[in-house]
Amino acid sequence: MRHHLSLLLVTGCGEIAVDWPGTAREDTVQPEQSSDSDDDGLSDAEESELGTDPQDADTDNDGWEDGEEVKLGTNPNYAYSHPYYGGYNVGWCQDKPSAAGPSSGNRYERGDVVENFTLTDQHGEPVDLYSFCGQHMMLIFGETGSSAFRELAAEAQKLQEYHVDDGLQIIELLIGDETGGSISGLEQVEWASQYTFSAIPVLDEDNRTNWRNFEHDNHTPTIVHIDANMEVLSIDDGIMSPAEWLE
Ligand SMILES: [Ca+2]
Ligand SMILES: [Ca+2]
Ligand SMILES: [Ca+2]
Repeated sequence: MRHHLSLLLVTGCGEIAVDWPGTAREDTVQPEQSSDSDDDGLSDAEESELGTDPQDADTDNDGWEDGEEVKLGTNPNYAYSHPYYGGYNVGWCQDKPSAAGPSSGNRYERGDVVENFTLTDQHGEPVDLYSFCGQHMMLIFGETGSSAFRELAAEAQKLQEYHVDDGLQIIELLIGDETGGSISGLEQVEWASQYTFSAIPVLDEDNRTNWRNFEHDNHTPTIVHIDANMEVLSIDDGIMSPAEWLE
């Protein structure tokens, strides 16, 4: 139990009231309610209710302390849920989804539960697809030289803002530049800036591994909708009407 020394300065008369440890006032506090064994900002009692480890400051080992996560609204028990520099609409899942698929060779089909992948965003931070478990995700893969991909990018921010409270998270994945070559970090940052993306991760998909898993007609842009349980709702079939996924 931590002891507090509190000083109360009373103006005008120069009196100083001092509470030393062990005084009657201190003794009224129940030690089991106030003790924070791992010093993560949550009392042992709070941790017991949340299911976090009172002896481990970062229960899910994602680099964010349990108390910080609770304060910032992310799940301290699910490693993929943590705040991002980009301020993304991170979802809430209790457990890691059980991936099922790709069911068609190396290609996902509707109804498959996708595997996690980790790619770097425009801020240089690694972003996990599973961070958005609990949200509706719209993945847009494309080459920066494609006019159709550019048109979609110009619409994406408005759509994201309009449906942010509906739990939408749009994710842009750059699979190549004007000539099909790889995307440099600078181009990635410029793309995000050109379309004034805020809270939309622009991911570097240079090796095209994930794109191939989601690609059906061999044309970009490739749009994939994934529901809150990480299940593919539509694949390479354009933008779903929000009415369809808001149910
Ligand atoms: Ca604690
Ligand atoms: Ca803890
Ligand atoms: Ca954590």
